[in-house]
Amino acid sequence: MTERNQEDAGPDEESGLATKTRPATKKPSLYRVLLLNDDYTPMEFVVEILVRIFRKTPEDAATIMLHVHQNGVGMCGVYTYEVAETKVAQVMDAARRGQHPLQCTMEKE
Ligand code: TYC
Repeated sequence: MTERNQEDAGPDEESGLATKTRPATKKPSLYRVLLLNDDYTPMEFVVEILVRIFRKTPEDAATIMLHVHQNGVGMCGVYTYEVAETKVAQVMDAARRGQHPLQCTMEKE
């Protein structure tokens, strides 16, 4: 048997070298993606965005859209930086293609 038993002392213990047990990974920062209200983007377009880009159910999408409509801003989701950045770009691209003034931003949680 050449496999090393899990209970065996490894090189660090044998040499008395101090090691940190902290995991080598760090939790990534998270970002809220926000939709902003405006007077012109059709409600149905906003619902479609929330379903297609943010994977909401049509019911949740309608609730979020109405919240943004009534409060001026609302949250679409919380993501790591690159995912949030991609979703903002997808919303802004869809709005531009549809010629709607819809705005989408991200902020650190
Ligand atoms: N206020 C828009 C309207 O009355 C609807 C709307 C909702 C627009 C949410 C943008 O992020 C938005 N047609």
